[in-house]
Amino acid sequence: SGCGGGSDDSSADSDTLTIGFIQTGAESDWRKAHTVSVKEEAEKRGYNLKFADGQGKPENQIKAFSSFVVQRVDAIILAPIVETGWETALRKAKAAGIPVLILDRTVDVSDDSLFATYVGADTYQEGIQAAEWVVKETGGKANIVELQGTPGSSPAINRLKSFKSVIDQHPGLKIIDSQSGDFRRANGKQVMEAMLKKHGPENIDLVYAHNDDMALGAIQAIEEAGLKPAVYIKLISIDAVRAAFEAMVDGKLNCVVECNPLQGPLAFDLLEKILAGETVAKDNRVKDEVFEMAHAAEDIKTRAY
Ligand code: GYE
Repeated sequence: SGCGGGSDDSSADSDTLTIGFIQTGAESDWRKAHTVSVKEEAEKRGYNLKFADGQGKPENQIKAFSSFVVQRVDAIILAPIVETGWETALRKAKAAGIPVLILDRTVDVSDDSLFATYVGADTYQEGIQAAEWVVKETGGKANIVELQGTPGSSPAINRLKSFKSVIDQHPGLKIIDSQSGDFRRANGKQVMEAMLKKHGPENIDLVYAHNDDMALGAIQAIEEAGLKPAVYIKLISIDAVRAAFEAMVDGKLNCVVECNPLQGPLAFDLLEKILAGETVAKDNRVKDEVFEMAHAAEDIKTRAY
């Protein structure tokens, strides 16, 4: 008798919130673990997660973002490939009252009120940790080649700047070359092959790779040149994924700086507060450690990704 057509039965469905998640792509092992972390957490908490894969193209991400706004999702989680170009899209979400959580990589916008919060690793600090290991390991004397991440992405920008800031304080340390390998294994291998030809292996003491996948590619290039990775040419990279630990156990990679991809739980903790109208901190960082080859066989046993 006009009491709302069984609203009790449908309450579970109408309570289910829809979250749009825009990912960068699947460029690395780190990224795959990151996607799983967000998807698993959404499922655990009973959200309807719509997944948009950017496939490495910023324009795909912008399109997916606009479409989530048109669909009026309850919130958007955005892992932006590049830092710039987000003002217009974020303004649309704000005008529609859709909160945006920026995940993993940062955006470069003039107005911080365009997004609700940011969750990610301190990629600037990771470059410092890598450089400090280089100083310690080489005694302050080495020719370094750098494999950069995706141009315009916040981790590539930060890991380059911060690493250089420490290296520049040591006159014996020189970054003799620095090229992008797009955070991908195949590109890391190609760039390393080119660098070995260009400079000669005898003039390269150490490789600094912005992620593990590129270091793993570089290791292949060094081996195919008939040289011993980690012995003839030292290598350090960032992420600390399982394959990198395996390379350390095999004696082919000297050191990794962690970048924790398991960001789903913290992201959803914050998102729930935001959706409940609470104020949250604007900048939320996960903590990272440094792992060396000598302890890799022990450390690998407790790795979660
Ligand atoms: O280091 C790399 C991934 O944005 C911090 O992206 C992330 C980086 C990570 O593809 O492996």
